[in-house]
Amino acid sequence: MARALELGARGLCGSHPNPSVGCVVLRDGEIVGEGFHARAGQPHAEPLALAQAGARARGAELFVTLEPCAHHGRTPPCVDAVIAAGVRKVWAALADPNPDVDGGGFARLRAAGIEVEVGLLAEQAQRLHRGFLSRMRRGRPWLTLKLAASLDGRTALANGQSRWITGSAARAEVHRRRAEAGAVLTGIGTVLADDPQLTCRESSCAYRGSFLRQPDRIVLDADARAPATAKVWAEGARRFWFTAADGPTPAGVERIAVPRAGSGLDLGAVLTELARREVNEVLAECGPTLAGGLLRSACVDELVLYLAPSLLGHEARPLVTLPGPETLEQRLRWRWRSVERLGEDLRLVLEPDSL
Ligand code: AOF
Ligand code: ZN
Repeated sequence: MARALELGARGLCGSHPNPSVGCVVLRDGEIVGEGFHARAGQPHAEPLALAQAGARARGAELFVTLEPCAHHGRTPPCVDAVIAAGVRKVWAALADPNPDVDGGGFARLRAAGIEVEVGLLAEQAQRLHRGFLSRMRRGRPWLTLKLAASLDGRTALANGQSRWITGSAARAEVHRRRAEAGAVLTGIGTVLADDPQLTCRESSCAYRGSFLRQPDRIVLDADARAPATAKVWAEGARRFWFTAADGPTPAGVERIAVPRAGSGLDLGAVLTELARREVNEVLAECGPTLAGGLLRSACVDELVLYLAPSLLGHEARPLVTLPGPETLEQRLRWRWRSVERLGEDLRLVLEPDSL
């Protein structure tokens, strides 16, 4: 199953909106087939692994990171392939919460006399499939907020100059995270100040021959101030413009009206609309205002903070715009998930303490 998880991770940059499932066929303690789902519309992990195993799949065990599907979607049901191959036992890390599957895959396998065991390395599989699971179970995408700051928690000089506080390793990783998330979200402040492209331009993303799908670009812009010439509107990916105002929409951009909330938009409504458009996971790369809004509205599932070994001084811009709590008990708390050195910088990954 650990190998199946590794294989699944290879599909992360291209399988959305499908989960990046990995699969291994084991015969007499030897791996005879491997597969992962690289791209929606292409074969699922199980038929690929079974095709590689060929006749050796008969009597073998199959390890898969998610319940084999039992429905006709863009591809035929995986359970049919598993049953036809004569597999003896299926180990699945997780059930598939997709209402089209939801236990139906396991039931079909058991009815065909195949032994089924669920739950092996479930925690790791939940991490691998977090976006898909979040959309299916919660009706909203998994949201990672990425921030980069100096040692004193500053993101830009007072004059706005900010490019390259962190080093090249952190920048390359952010590009990979964009592709793995499948969607990048930013605010109008960042569009006007930096005119970012929000594309993945890191070659290691198309790793090991796998497909790279350019991430959707999402702009939150209550007053519809984004110019038609902004680089985020360039072709090459889905583009979503969330706004509460009227006006012309650039070609190829989907404009989505959501209610205002405070000085911005209703962020819960934004996430619901994104899930409706099959967005599994979002990487938020934004300025302090939207970052503060996301944190205040408890939309952030994970915080990734790149910390550079430099000081920008007390006049530089802060990490987030967030009114302080009235008492220490009310402060927003986080738990460390990992703390690692990345090139010249530190990479800190945190999760809300309430989870
Ligand atoms: C599997 N193995 O490798 C994946 C599964 O439209 P389709 O045919 O591609 O089906 C998509 C659904 O299949 C997706 O929503 C999820 O429930 C499941 N994904 N299932 O057996 C796989 N990627
Ligand atoms: Zn399938």
